[in-house]
Amino acid sequence: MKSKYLIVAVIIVLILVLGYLGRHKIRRMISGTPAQPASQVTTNTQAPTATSESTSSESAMSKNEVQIKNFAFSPASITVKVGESVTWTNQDSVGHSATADDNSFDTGVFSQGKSGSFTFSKAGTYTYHCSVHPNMKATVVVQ
Ligand SMILES: [Cu+2]
Repeated sequence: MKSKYLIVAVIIVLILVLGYLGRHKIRRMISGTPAQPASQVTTNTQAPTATSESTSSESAMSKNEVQIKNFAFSPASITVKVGESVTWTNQDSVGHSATADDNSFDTGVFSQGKSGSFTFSKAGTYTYHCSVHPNMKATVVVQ
């Protein structure tokens, strides 16, 4: 009687083990196929990392920031490279602009929290002012 149970038990265990191994193989085969799209997903996640890198290089370019606060440009003099842009951000509750003295550029008046920018394609020293408050003066040096 006991040996019968043993044999039955062994058979059940064998079936379970074989079934498990079989499932495992099937799982491997199944997971083996999505493993390739999964690696594609990883390359896809690498792609946004590359874009975020380009975004960081863009933010590196937008480092040329001038804050307008208390009716003054800060820094009063900023040096950039040819092809780079300068962004002015208004922190005052009144509108300001960044207007070149020789009118080579003009951001127009922008309100609090807003910003204006200009890309400098020619080397030179650009003195500018605020069109609303001509006493606000500053300089952009383009090298
Ligand atoms: Cu102003």
